[in-house]
Amino acid sequence: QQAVIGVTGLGVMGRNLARNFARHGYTVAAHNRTNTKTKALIEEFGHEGEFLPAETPEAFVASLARPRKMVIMVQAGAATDAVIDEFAPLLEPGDILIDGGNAHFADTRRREAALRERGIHFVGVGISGGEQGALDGPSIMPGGSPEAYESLGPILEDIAAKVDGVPCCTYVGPDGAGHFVKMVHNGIEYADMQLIAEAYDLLRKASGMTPGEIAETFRTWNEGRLGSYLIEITADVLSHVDRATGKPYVDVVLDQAEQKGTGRWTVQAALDLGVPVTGIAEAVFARSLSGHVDMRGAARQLAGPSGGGLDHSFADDVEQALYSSKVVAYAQGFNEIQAGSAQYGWNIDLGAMATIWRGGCIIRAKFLDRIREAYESDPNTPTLLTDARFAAEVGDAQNAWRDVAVTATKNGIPAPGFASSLAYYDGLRADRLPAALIQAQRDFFGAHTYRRTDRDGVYHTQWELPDRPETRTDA
Ligand code: NBP
Repeated sequence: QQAVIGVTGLGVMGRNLARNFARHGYTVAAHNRTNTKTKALIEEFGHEGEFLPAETPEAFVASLARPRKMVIMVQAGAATDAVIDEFAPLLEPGDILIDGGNAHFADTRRREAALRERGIHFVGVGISGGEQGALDGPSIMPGGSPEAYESLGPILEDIAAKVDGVPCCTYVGPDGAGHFVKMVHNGIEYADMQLIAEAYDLLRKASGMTPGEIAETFRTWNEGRLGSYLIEITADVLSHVDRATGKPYVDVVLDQAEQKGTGRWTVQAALDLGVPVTGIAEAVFARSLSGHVDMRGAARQLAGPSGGGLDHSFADDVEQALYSSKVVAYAQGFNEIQAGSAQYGWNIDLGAMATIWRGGCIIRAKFLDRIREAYESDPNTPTLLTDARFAAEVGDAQNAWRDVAVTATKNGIPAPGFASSLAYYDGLRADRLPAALIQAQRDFFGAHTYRRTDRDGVYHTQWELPDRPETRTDA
């Protein structure tokens, strides 16, 4: 008997992914560097399906039906390269090597190109949904050759989450496209979490609501347009009471947010592509600020306003600010995917990305159906903010959004996500931007030239001369 698919790396994610394949009726080859993990998988979960445990890479590869399909589920970076180096020599042209880890898309591009030369299909797959998602059905973002997807795709679609019967998995595009989309997914997740955290902070500090009351508010919001996994778990977290102290759980957790790096990658890639992802960047920086314990300690003495005093009806305004800022964060994230796709020739279907994020992943939300519809009605929409429905909703919410940003500022409550999203919205809709002045400054000190609103051409003003003559430099 041979295995339809194999998994090497049976850590938290790998073992649940292997079980997911097996539960769907696929015979799964299972391997791990340390054999005890393979044994443990078979002992604990062997009854869930057909597993072919292998102690060595050679035995593992030999147990796979051709063309071989094997998933690597180890730490991203050097570990992934080591495992590829170990297994690639054992594979043959036509075989499919799948990296399910959180690889940087540039690494995936490099690995895909190198393996393509040897006739091996390298498929970089973004997998979201954490440990439970891997077992019950994650959101899967595969990149690689279309030929590889032809035989691999149906298996991945089978084990993916389903929403309205539609799998949360589709072919994303060549080489690094899948890992790029997964990266932006994580960046959006950072922004979404930051915005929810700001909403909580404002309700707590400006309206004096208790965590329990805020949990109730979030539960109500979860019934509406904000309905999502993240809002749901936030309500759960906020209603949890610490057993040891009897305090709200949120009050006993150290307020220093950690990060593994995919948010930072999203911002770095956006900087390279020239896409303003201010919501994601603020979220990454807010986590970073929280961790600067020394600076925070020293700064505690700085002057600030005395705040508070708003009643609970403020929550309606916060809902509108949260929704609008969330539209901005997603619009920016989708713009980054659009730009990456153009830069690397991936031809990514943006509506399809919204579709596969509707289930399985951390940012799953009702809202993603709206995004899918927006791209269906206009695949080339320059920004989701100008989609008729989003424009109308945000237009209705903008006064409340402004009030919330003002309240945050006046009360000295940091709301970088809300405020910067609003600035982005206003920046986009402005008739004239002070970028004109910046161009003039650049021309003044560096002769960087500028263009005019009333004529074609590139110009420079000789600022050092008394009459400041202007010359056309491109004629
Ligand atoms: P774990 O830390 O649970 O497991 C890591 C696995 O990598 C183990 O099987 C380990 O083998 C293996 N490994 C390492 Br580390 N170095 C190796 C090497 N040089 N050669 C062979 N095997 C090696 O990780 P995980 O949480 O399952 O994450 C796996 C991947 O999935 C990562 O890229 C992660 O970013 C990604 N991911 C994780 C989540 C999540 O929620 N945890 C979600 C989405 C994606 P050993 O047993 O012999 O040490």
